[in-house]
Amino acid sequence: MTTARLPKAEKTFLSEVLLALEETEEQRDIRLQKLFGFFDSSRKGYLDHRDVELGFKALSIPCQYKYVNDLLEVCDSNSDGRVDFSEFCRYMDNKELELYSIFKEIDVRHNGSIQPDELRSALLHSGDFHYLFFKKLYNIVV
Ligand SMILES: [Ca+2]
Repeated sequence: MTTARLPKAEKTFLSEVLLALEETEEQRDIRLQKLFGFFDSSRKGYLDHRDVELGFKALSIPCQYKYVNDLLEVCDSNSDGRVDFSEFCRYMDNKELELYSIFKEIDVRHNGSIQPDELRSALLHSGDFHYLFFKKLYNIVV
């Protein structure tokens, strides 16, 4: 097994994500409220298994029973079987930070965009990269 040659991960802050998305905190709050509302179509104020399953179906994202359960388990930080808006926001904060961290690792020129050569280099540079990349992506999804 070769040693990963990824740049050392730097701490990512939500303010960087907002800057990259050209989004204010207020705009982000509205975006998250809309997304939560999309899943919470019956306006209960929380998400359960059926909400997530129906939401994925509406987005044409195939999902399996286990996948929905895994996602709910990760989001439901107080383990009461429901995902309320604050838990949903915490989950989204973490996932957006993780995604942006991966973006920063690939964007070695730090110019806010990933060029084909940066992506190629990231994919080819290290034997461990594929494993790390897909492991991170998997952890973001689940
Ligand atoms: Ca909960």
